[in-house]
Parts: sequence; C-alpha cells; structure tokens
Amino acid sequence: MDCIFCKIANGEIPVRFVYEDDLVVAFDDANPQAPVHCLVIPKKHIPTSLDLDAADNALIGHMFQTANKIARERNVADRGFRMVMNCNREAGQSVFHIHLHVLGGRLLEWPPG
Ligand code: DGP
Repeated sequence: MDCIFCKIANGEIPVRFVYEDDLVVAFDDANPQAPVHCLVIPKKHIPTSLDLDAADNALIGHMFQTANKIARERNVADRGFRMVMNCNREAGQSVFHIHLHVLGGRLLEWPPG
C-alpha cells in the first residue's frame, strides 16, 4: 500500500518520533502551523475517521491520551491547545491515514478558516 504515514509508522521513511508505542507514533508536522504542531497517527492504516468501527474505540482514546501527553511535555496543556482531525477533501485532509493534529503555542482563532 502506498501510504506515506504507513511508511513513517513502520520506519521505511525515517522520522524522529516524539512518541511511539505498540499502537501509535507521533512526530512533528513537516508544515507546522503553530510553534507546537505534532501529528499522532495509529500504526494501523485507517483512511478517514469514517472508516473507524467500534473495535477502534480504544485506539482513538489512546490517540487522545497521547495528544494530551505531548501537550503537557511541550508546555501548552495549561495555556491551551487544539486537537484536529480533518476528514475528506473539503475539511483539508491531504493524507488518507487518520492523524490527530496537536497544535499550540500561539493564540488559535475560532472558527478555523
Ligand atoms: P491533513 O491536511 O489534515 O491531511 O494533514 C496532513 C499533514 O501531514 C500536513 O500538515 C503535513 C503533514 N505531512 C505530510 N507529509 C508529511 C511527511 O512526510 N512528514 C511529516 N513530518 N509531515 C507530513
């Protein structure tokens, strides 16, 4: 399967991991939109959030716990940060392997563009 995030997760494309365990990896976004901008991805290939099923519920919870850990480690937890998962083209999804953006370190406006 030609998926760039699968290749990152399995080490085929070398990336410095901020975090790794059996289920997920996290790394800095190549095109950061804030001083802290990490991506948390599952090792399992899931194209979009619409492809999640009940068996993935614990995995999704683990992705959010990982995002919290990164936010605390990067000192943005208390001041505020944002977790974003884009789904499909109009939302801006460009890589079709789900990923949780963890953004912080500046004032994040609402609504997003
Ligand atoms: P999205 O637009 O929500 O699908 O976000 C995809 C993000 O992935 C985008 O912010 C840029 C990032 N990205 C794409 N390819 C790579 C890569 O090879 N390395 C890293 N570190 N980030 C990537």
